[in-house]
Amino acid sequence: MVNGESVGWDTALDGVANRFGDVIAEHGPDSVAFYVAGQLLTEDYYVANKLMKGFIGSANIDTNSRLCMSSTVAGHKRAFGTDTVPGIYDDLDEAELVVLVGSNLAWCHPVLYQRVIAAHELRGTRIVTIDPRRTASCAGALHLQLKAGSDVALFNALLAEIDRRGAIDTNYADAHVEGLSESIATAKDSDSSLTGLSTEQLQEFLDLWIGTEKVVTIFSQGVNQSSSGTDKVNAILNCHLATGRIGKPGTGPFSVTGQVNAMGGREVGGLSNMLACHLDIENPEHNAAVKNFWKAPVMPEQAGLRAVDMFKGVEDGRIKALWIIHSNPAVTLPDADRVRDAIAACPFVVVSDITGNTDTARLADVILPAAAWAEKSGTVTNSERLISRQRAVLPAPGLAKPDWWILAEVARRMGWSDSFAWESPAEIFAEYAALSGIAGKLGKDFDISALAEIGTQAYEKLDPIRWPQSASKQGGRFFANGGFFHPGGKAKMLALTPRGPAETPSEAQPFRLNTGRLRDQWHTMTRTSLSSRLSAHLPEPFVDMNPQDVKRLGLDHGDLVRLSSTHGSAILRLHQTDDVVPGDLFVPMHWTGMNAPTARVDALVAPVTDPVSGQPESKASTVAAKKFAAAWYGFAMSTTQFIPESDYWAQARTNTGYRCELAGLGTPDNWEDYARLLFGLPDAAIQHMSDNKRGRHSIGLFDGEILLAALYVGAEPVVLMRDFLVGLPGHEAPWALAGQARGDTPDPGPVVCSCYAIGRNTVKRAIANEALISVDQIGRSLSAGTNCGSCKSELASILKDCHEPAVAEST
Ligand SMILES: Nc1nc2c(c(=O)[nH]1)N[C@H]1C(S)=C(S)[C@@H](COP(=O)(O)OP(=O)(O)OC[C@H]3O[C@@H](n4cnc5c(=O)[nH]c(N)nc54)[C@H](O)[C@@H]3O)O[C@H]1N2
Ligand SMILES: Nc1nc2c(c(=O)[nH]1)N[C@H]1C(S)=C(S)[C@@H](COP(=O)(O)OP(=O)(O)OC[C@H]3O[C@@H](n4cnc5c(=O)[nH]c(N)nc54)[C@H](O)[C@@H]3O)O[C@H]1N2
Ligand SMILES: [Mo]
Repeated sequence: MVNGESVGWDTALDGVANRFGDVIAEHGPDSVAFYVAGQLLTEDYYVANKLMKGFIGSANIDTNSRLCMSSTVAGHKRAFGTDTVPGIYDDLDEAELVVLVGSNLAWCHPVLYQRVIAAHELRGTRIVTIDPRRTASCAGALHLQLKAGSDVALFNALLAEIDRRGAIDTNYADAHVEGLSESIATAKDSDSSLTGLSTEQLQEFLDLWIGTEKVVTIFSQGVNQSSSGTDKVNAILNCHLATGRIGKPGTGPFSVTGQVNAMGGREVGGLSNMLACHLDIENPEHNAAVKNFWKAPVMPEQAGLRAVDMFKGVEDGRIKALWIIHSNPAVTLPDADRVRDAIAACPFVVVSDITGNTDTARLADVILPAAAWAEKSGTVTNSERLISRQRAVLPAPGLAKPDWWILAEVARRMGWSDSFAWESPAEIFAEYAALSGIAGKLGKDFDISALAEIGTQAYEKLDPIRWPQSASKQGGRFFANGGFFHPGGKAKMLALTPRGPAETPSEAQPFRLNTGRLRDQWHTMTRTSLSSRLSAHLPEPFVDMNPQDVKRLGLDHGDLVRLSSTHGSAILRLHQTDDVVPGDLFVPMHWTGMNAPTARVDALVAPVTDPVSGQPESKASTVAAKKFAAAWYGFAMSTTQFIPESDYWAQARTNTGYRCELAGLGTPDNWEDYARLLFGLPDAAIQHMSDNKRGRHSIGLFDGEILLAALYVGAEPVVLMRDFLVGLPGHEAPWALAGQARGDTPDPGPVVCSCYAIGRNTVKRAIANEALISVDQIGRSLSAGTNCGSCKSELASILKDCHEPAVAEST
């Protein structure tokens, strides 16, 4: 699509190549930029990186991994001299203690989490969860509910105690580590009360960690997405280096990556400060080696713009042509309204996506149809350095093409045919593997040169294989016997002084805003929201708030709340829960302009970044909260999609069509007219029940007895059996306006187990009727929790509530 018109590939590709060429000719290579993603396949990534760095001659290519893994990359490089995860997943089976730091593994890495839980059940592996919020990953774990951002203080306390108790592995440290005594001295000066933990809790953790040789510390976004993210990473690495608990079976620091190929992107040089194969752009020897290998006409000698700065460059006009591939930055970057406006104002924007229905694609001049993961072929690397083939299992629909192909076609049309002449991902992979051999010779660990001669057939059949794969080393763990990648071969421990989040709560913005993921949605929902089953788990955006704050602000569970910061605002459904402590809020990151335009949480988030990694602090902005005083609230459902124009709306798929929560500041004059317009059904037969005194209206639109759509409104949030009602559109339901379930079809309640579509009420009824007392028994009775297992902790909490009714019910 060029300017909203469908054109063929030739026209579109020529258009992109010409426009980029013109801008570069007029304003130089640094006037253009690519923003890519950790969900691209390695081959896609390699081509994008080669085109920008080697041929356009700018380092202005950055990736959403900047928002995701860059603090880990920076922390690894500071400590190890390379961005390398030392351990492998087998370590989780062998560990006796697994510590989750800022990781909701149960929801975000459910398969890996089941492995940890299996070890817990089988071998009694202890679990500690370090998170300011109670999450599904706290089940069966010691939960340290530390103050947001205080991880460095916690791990400094651990390091100081390791030293005090003589638990330093002096042999290891003497031989392989620098900076030990300085780090310990600083750790001893560090104030552990910053964590807000009680002395007993802290002591329990220190005893466990120090007393258990086989410990794996898993960390994720609660660590990375912080203005002190890199320090948090190094604070964790310090403790493992000091005790020599690294690279030996069952031990080690373990960064778990989020996106399927976040790791591959790090290897292939997706970040603006890297070249391919762990080579550094600013190292003249590395730079020259890559330039020579690529036969590149020009190579940038300095790092390019990092994500947040890249979009500042778009805003202030330094970037005049932007190509966004496989990401939705108008939703997921901090200060998202501003990013959205900057993209809209950029003279030339190309978006490659699998759908044109995204907040970002809507702003593009050119939308290129990309083949999705199941339709394309290549490789990805996971958190444990395992390279896996991904094989197309479906034909690409319509004109969709793999990302590598689109990029290579543009490169050829910009005049670099010979350098981008591959016919298949196998050829790209072989070139990449050959380049890694040069990296290996330059002393880098990312060396897969043993695969450089791989032919198409072997590539097609390639089994998962762990790097490195060189003449001298195949797979395995790193660093058990030192061998670090700093000159001299030693690791570096760092002296770290704790810093809190950049923003401090104030009278104007008293709340700390934590954000993150839900079990059944993926990022900006362009894929997961298409599934009615996944959408049934938590169909509406919300904010978690502690009951004390709810009371203090005079709010009620189920109200709408407006959060605001100096950057923007969001309207969200209030969830009262003591999962968060007073003063903290939690909002999921997923909703967008496509399904809940006033609930884009990154509109609130300050564009503050870690000074070392450039990663944004996505989990610790400050905001104000107050009631969104709507004049009316509504619930709507229909067999077809509809786009409301109300002040608040949030839409989700159902089995029968769509459901939508609504609210407005001004009340329409005529609800029947409103409903007809809302659903686009000017001629349908209408049933209308009203209670004018309470401002309640129930309106059904029918085709004969068949319910097409229904709207329920009231002056207060409307109470209905929603999960039952959403099954009615498209069916004979003349009694739908009652808003209640009928005896023969009980209300299943919101979905808990998505695999088997089992609702909360169904689980509760089974617990009561069959006197179930364990999650396993629930599984045997209903199958719930027996497939992916990611709902097991929710089942456990329902079980607990049934046996000892909860204080503050939160759904
Ligand atoms: N279902 C689902 N799974 C996913 C994804 C998805 O969108 N949906 N996305 C994938 C991606 S790309 C990623 S990066 C991973 C992310 O996986 P995770 O990092 O596990 O997910 P998050 O929910 O972002 O954040 C984890 C936790 O950090 C906590 N936290 C916040 N501030 C702090 C702090 O200061 N200290 C500590 N210790 N903890 C803190 C939050 O309360 C939250 O529970 O998930 C991957 N898996
Ligand atoms: N407040 C807050 N913000 C966050 C986070 C947070 O925890 N809190 N987390 C951050 C993190 S860790 C991450 S990883 C980012 C994720 O942020 P994004 O990368 O912006 O989110 P996605 O929804 O994964 O975007 C992927 C896009 O690629 C498209 N797509 C899917 N398959 C293909 C394909 O094969 N080819 C192409 N070309 N396109 C495809 C999808 O339709 C979608 O539009 O968000 C970050 N932002
Ligand atoms: Mo991520």
